[in-house]
Amino acid sequence: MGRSRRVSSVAYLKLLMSLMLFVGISEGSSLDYERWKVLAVNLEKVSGDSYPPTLSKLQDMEAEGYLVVLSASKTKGIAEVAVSSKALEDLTKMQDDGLLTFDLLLNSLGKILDSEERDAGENLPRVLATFTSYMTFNHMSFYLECLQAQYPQRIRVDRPGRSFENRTIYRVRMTNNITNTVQKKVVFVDGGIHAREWVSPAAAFYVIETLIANTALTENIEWQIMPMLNPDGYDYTWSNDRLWLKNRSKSPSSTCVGVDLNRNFGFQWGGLGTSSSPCSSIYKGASAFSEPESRALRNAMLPLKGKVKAYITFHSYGQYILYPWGYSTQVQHPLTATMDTAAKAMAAQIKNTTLAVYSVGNSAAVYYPAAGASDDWAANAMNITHSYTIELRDKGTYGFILPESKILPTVRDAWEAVKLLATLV
Ligand code: 0X9
Ligand code: ZN
Repeated sequence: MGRSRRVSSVAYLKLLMSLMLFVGISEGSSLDYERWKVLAVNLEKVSGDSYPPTLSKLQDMEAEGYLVVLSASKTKGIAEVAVSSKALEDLTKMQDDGLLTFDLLLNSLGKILDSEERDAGENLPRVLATFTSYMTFNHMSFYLECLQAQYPQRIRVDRPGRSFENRTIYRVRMTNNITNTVQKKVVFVDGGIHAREWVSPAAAFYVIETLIANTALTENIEWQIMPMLNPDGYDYTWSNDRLWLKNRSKSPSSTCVGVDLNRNFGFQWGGLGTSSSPCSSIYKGASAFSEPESRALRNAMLPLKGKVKAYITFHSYGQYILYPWGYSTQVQHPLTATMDTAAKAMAAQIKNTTLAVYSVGNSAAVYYPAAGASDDWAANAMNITHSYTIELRDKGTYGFILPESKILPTVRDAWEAVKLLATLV
C-alpha cells in the first residue's frame, strides 16, 4: 500500500528542505533531525474500537523520543513516521522479523540549509496578519493587542486564560454592535491546539480578517475565535522542535514535558487513543482539564451554553471534515445525519471555490478513536449541534511543514467551510 502512495522524490526533497529549514537553523535547537528519515509504516487493518498494535508500538517508541508519528490514518492504513537512525535500526529488525512492514518515503535528510535564515519578520511585528509567511506568537499577540482599538464597534478582545508558561490566550469576539449581543447565535472557532500544525492558527486569523471585511456576516451572528490555544507549544516549534505537538507543562512525576491538549477535555477523558505516560505524544494529562490551555477554552465557552450553534476546531493535516463521536466507533452521535449533511456541504463549498478535495466522516472511523478531544466535549458538554474538526491541507506531501505558498489557499478552504456552516445554523 505504501508503494502505491509513494510521493515523488521532488516533493519529498522539498519537504526535506522545509524540515531542515525549520528544524535545523534555530539556535539552541534541542532536537536535530539531520539524520532522520521518513517512513510509511503499514498498520494492520482493524475493526471496531481496537487499536492497531503497530500504532501502539510506534507510539511507545515515540514516547522514548526516537521517532515521531506524523500521521496515522485508518482509511489509508499507514502511519507516516519520522525516524532517527536508532529507530530505523529497530524498525528494520522488526521488519526482518516479520512484525511489520514499511516503505521509505524520505531517505537522507542530509546536512543542508544550516545557514538558512528564518523570516526576518519575527522581529518586526505588524498589526496586519500575514498569510504569505507564518506568524510568530509575538506577531500574533501584537496583532491581537492592536485589534480592538481599530474596530471598537465590532470587536472585543479578551483573555480567557494564560498558558503554563504564562503566555496570554486570546479570544476575539466579533459582531455588529458588539455591545448588544444578547439575542445572537454564536459560532465558535479555534486554532493552534496542536503546536506543529502551523496552518491551523493561520486559518483562524484568516477567519478574523475576512469577517473584518464582511459586515453582513457579523449582522446576526457573534463570532468567537480563539486563534492560538497552545502558545507555549507553538513557540517551542519555532525555537526548538518543529514537530512538537503538545503543550509545555511539566509533570511532577516525570521529566517528560507536555500534555496533548486534544486528549485533555472532560468528556470520555482517558478513553481510547490516549496515554497515561507523560512521555507519550498522546498523553491525556493528570486529569480532565488539568491544563490551563484546555481550561481557557472551557471557561470561554461554558457561559455561552445554549447560544453556541457551531464549533469548528482547525487542525492539520489530511483534508478531512470530521464529526463526533471521536472517542468510539461503537457509539453513534444522535445528530450524525445532520452533521454528515453539513460536513458534505462544507466539503462541496470548498471544492466549488478553491478546488481542494476534503473527505467527510466520523472522526473515529476516519482516523482512530481518540478520546478527550475538544470536538466531542463541545458536542457533549455544550450541547452544540454542529461540532467539527477540520484537518486542513495537505494530504501528506508536506504534512505539517506546509510551504508558505500554500497558506493562503489553505486558509481559504477553512474560510469557505465556516462561511457555509454559518448559513446552516
Ligand atoms: O488526533 C487528533 O487529536 C486529531 N488529529 S491530529 O492529526 N490533528 O492530531 C483528530 C481529532 C478528531 N476528533 C476526535 N477524535 N474526537
Ligand atoms: Zn491536530
